[in-house]
Amino acid sequence: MSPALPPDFEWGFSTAAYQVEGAVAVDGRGKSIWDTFCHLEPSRTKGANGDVACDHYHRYEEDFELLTRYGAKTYWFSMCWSRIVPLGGRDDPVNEAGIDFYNRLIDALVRRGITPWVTLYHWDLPQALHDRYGGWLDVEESQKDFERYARVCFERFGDRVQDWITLNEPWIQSIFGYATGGNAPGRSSTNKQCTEGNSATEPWIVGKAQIMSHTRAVIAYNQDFRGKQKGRIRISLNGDFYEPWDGADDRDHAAAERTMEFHIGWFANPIFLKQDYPSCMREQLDDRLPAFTDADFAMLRAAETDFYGMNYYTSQFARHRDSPASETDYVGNLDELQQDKGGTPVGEESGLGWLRSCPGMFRKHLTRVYRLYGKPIYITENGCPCPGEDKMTRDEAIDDPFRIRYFDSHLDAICKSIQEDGAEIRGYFAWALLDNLEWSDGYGPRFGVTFTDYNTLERTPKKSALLLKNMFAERQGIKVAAS
Ligand code: PNW
Repeated sequence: MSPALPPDFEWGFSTAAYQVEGAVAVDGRGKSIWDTFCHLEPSRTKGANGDVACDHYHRYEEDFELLTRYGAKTYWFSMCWSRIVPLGGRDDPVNEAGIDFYNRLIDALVRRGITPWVTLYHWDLPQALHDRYGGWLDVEESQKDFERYARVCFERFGDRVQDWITLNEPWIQSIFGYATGGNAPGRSSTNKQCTEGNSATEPWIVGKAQIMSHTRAVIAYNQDFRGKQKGRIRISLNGDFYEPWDGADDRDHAAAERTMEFHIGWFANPIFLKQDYPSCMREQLDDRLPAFTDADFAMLRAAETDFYGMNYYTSQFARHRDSPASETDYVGNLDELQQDKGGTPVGEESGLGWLRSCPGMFRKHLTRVYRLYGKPIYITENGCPCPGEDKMTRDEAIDDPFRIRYFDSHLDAICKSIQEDGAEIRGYFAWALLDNLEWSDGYGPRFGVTFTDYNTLERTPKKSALLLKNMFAERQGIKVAAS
């Protein structure tokens, strides 16, 4: 059989600005909602904040040296909006020192022959926009400010950056930020730690703001930059695969499909299909889901997004509920479970409760997403912490057979989805290049292929980091010299 992956299959590692950069108060950077959230008392982030994080801001050369050692072709990182436009708005000044930093980063990658790919937004909204008009809660204002920020990035970096992601995981930004309140800006009416918010309405408004922001950025790119820069643009959507809890119950089959519509269709229907939200969402949420006007639809149709960016970590079982949905339900009125009716676990436990290794369902997920939305897929995040890794010493943690198996089995799933199911899959990014701030879980869970010592900031490659190159080469039919 011919190799499953083509020789030009793109792969590399990813990170996000607030999780690794640190240097939050240097060179004119404005505050983001995560700076504020991480400094709330009592702490909502296990006492952790991104003030220093991995200090990637000052240590990027060392980190890129690792990329070279690992054989990565590509590196995917996010830019911090408030480094570039500290106050965030379309009439606010651009911070040249912030531009210089990202220029240095990009040039350092290019010098090493590593292709830089950029996410414009990974959850770190400028605090000034949140204060000025409620940030993502103002659909009209936020999309105009995001477009201007995106244009600045295309203008200043687009000569060297040809691959863009507009937004990372708008579902997590909407639901964790505005329904459960577990992420910044920490708004919720169901979470006792939160003083403000409306979980029944706000997440759906924030969803629309992000859909339209993505749309405006794509239109701007296509109209004013694509011709000259010849790049590509996408969005990264999270979402687990769901199977029915009771395979013999049609209502559980429907529940599994419904929750994938609530997680993915919410964004993918308008963006890729140019349609309203999935009908199951309209039925349950009714006019709490903001409508798309004719003008919105015209914009959605004008915004051709090249690819589907998929962040995938795990899968679950869905069990229908007989009672009516509560007003604050956001998954489609069902239970999400890690065991099916017969007690079979969905997959092997990792180092985090929500994440089990489910490569077989990953394959089904890839195939389903390709069939529904019809765009070639890039896996923009995939990875895990190993069981017990948060308590390990460095020397224990760098031996990571669980992660190696996780990568290997998930790459097999990709190959099968391509070869046997006919999906188009073009690239893969392991999350993450190095252990970093895992948001509200603080510095506990370690997703990196590189161990970060948070006292000394010393980096040490884990075994998985050095093996990925061969895992790809084998599947691409590339001969590798024995090392
Ligand atoms: C992603 N969940 O978020 C993010 O894009 C990364 O920044 C993050 O570090 C990574 O996954 C690992 O968590 C998610 O609870 C956070 O299902 C939580 C979930 C999924 C994705």
